[in-house]
Amino acid sequence: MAKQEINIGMIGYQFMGKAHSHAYRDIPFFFDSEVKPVLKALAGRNEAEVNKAAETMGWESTETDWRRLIEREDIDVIDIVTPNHTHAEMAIAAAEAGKHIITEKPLALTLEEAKAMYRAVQKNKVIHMVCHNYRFAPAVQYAKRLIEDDRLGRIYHFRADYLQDFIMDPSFPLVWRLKKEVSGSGALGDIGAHSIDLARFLVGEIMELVGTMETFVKKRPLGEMAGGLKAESEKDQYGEVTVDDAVAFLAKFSNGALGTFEATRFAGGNRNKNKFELNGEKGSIRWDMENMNLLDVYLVDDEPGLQGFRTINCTEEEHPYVGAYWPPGHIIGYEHTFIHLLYEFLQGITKQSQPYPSFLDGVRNQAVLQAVEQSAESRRWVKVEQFG
Ligand code: SOE
Repeated sequence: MAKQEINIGMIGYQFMGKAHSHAYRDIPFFFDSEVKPVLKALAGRNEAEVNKAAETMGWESTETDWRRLIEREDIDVIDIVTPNHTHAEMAIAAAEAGKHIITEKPLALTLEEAKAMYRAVQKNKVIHMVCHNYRFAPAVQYAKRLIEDDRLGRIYHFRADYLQDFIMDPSFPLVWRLKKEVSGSGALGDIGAHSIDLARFLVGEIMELVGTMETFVKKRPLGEMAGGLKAESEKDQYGEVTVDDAVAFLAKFSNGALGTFEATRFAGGNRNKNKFELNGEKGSIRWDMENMNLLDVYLVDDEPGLQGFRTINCTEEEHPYVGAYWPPGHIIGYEHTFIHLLYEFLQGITKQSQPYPSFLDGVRNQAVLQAVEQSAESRRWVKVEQFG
């Protein structure tokens, strides 16, 4: 029987554009689904660049104006992978055009924008997701199952640090992620948002927090061009970094657990070390994105003498999603987290059943981001605005 085709329109085509395009193309290869995603149209401002990206990644057509993409009758879904300051306008327009929407994280530039996006998708009754892909690592999904099966008991601690080091060199240019008007915040919203999503997914809502933020390199060279080459006229011109390079905060969860978070782009030697440890009354778990198939598990009831963390390679059929690929022990990677998330997105559209993380998760995440910034400013504990 012919599969129902879902026509995707994507705005943007850089790093996340590649991850999403690859994921759409791999879903039918590994997952038995009633739908077939069609890479219908790719939108980008630079015609030559977007045509080249479409050719490479297999998109059928291109647009140089995202508004035209949203108007097209042959587009069912809008996938937004552009910088954070564009998410709200694009998503609200897409919702009003009746398109289902997925957008990259963080949901928006501000909490107010995030709320407006959520109101728009609710009003227009479209399916919506925010792309917190790390929830979809099989080891993280399995950790969630252990928690839901009460294998860890009452949760006492959630401890997350997301450590990168790609901008430690002061000559790294002033890219969009370092400008508040484009990115909203720095390490906090770009990578700290992932830790906040994992915390909300595994433990629950964050009720109050106290945090601090730091910008170590305050000015950077302008003139970032393709390949990092500088325009002759812009040599030795510098611009101000207006976001955090690093953030740390303490948090209290609705269930009484205590959270400690750190996100930085200045932890030399850590390339994408997104990790957490969770401690409960019956046991603990640890996960590290750089070894994403492995889950360390400690159970209090283990026989004395055998007590300690065991390392599980989450590639067995009991582990979510991995059975779609290869036999046990054949590990999967970063790109597979996007395949799982987008598979759930398409399933949600087909079944008209809202998948998660949704825009409401995005709003709740944005409320934590805002509270951290408020706390860093006031140097006080701040209550996190709660929703729905
Ligand atoms: C840069 O910090 C970045 O690309 C983030 O924006 C992504 O969300 C993360 O998955 C990898 O690092």
